[in-house]
Amino acid sequence: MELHALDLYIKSLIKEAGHLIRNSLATELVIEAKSNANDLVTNMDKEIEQFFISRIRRDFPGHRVFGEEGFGDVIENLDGTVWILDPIDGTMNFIHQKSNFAISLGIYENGIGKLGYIYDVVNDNLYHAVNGEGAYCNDERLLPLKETSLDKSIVGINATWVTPNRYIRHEDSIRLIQDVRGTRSYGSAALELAYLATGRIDAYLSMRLSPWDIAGGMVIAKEVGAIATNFKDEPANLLKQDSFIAANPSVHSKILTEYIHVK
Ligand code: 2AM
Ligand code: CA
Ligand code: CA
Ligand code: CA
Repeated sequence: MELHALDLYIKSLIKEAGHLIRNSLATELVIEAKSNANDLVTNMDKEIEQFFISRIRRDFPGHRVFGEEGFGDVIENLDGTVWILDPIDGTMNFIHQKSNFAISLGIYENGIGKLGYIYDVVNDNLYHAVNGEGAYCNDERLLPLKETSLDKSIVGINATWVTPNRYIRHEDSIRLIQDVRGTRSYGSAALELAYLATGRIDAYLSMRLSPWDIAGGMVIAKEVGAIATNFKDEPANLLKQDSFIAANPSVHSKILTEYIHVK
């Protein structure tokens, strides 16, 4: 299928999935813990991933799917067309707040991000991008990121930055928090990337994210000029869990060189 036809197909598929999620908000969720007591999954995370996969298998039998809940394919490379899907990004928010979560999807062809989607289901805001053709919110084009500086930046980080951790020196975290204008913590990596793309925040950092958290958002963020890497300034990892920073180019390298000294 040609890229623009695929884009239309996916928008309609995502809206359909959003409808299923909205309908579930009035029902009782089945909640389970995964790697630890705060790493949650619900019946809807699984149902939505299965919904996407059944459509992809039916309509695109040659494509592969890399999804968080494991109903897709085992992915060890990005050869061919790969759908990288997080059916619900921000599951804890989905459970506790019934908002601040999103569907995240990136379409990669031989490792190149062609299409990206972040659907803020409750607010009915669909962020999307087509490689080389710009990023959009509800089909309205997002403007390129404006030049800024760290002291005028809002940075998306969460409280693990100031708790003892394996990754970042405590004094570096404190200094970063002191030097920026403000910090925010939305609890959905995908939404933080959408907010980066709209200029509501200027950087988003996480010590550990998976490919499905970032795949859709990376296509969108790139179209407005943001830079996405791991903490070693290598291209963001779309095969394995890794550290992640996406930022306005005015602050990306400054944050990495002056604040992130990974232990
Ligand atoms: P999830 O809700 O799809 O699991 C929360 O700060 C953000 O980090 C969410 O985007 C969440 O995605 C992601 N995340 C990645 N790994 C996680 C983990 N092990 N436990 C909880 N959230 C995780
Ligand atoms: Ca999860
Ligand atoms: Ca996620
Ligand atoms: Ca998820």
